[in-house]
Amino acid sequence: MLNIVLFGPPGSGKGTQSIQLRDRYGLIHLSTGDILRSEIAAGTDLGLRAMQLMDKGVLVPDEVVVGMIGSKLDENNKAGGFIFDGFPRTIAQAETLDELLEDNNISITMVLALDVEEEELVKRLLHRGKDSGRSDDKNEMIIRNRIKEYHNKTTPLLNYYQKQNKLSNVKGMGNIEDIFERLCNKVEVIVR
Ligand code: B4P
Repeated sequence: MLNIVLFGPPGSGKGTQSIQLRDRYGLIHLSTGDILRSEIAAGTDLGLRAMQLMDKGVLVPDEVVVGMIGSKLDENNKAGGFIFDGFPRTIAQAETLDELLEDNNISITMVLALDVEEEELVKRLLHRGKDSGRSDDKNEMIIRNRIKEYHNKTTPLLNYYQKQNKLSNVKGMGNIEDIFERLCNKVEVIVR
């Protein structure tokens, strides 16, 4: 079973590349950002609380996203593999994910980390903000805050997965097809 964590700062191409990896390897795509946005669209209590935090560019509480991922894993208990996009984002989330997977006798196969320069991240997100309707993509200060949150709370995960010998860095600059090919080359080493 192939279980991939796609890792990287906001705007690094996680969402973009996850969809392609999902299609190539027949995986279930789990994006906590997408799940939160669907809660917002449905006007649920959880969505309304999450929206206030997402609009400031800060992470939503661990227990909220962990609960959402737990339900999705239960719903997809016959899946052939998963791609986790934007999750985990803190050490606590990573530890809980390991436990949740262990309960199902599975584990993370590999973590692919996209490396992109900060100014390119800001440029991509502001560009998306022009027509995505995402309020967190419209304001440069909020975007920079998301990147700051990433450096403070999410980058410690690189060490966490390095210690487990699961981390691969991939250059995330350039065109989408070339980056996809670089990611697939890493996956092929494992699935071959
Ligand atoms: P996410 O939805 O995960 O959003 P993101 O980090 O901005 O990345 P995304 O996947 O959307 O963008 P992508 O890089 O594909 O999170 C949003 C918010 O939700 C967070 O700030 C947080 O508040 C909350 N949240 C989510 N998960 C959480 C968790 N686990 N814990 C706590 N809080 C959580 O693409 C960006 C743009 O770049 C796109 O327009 C794309 O077309 C473009 N692009 C991609 N690749 C490109 C390339 N190679 N060249 C040019 N453009 C490219």
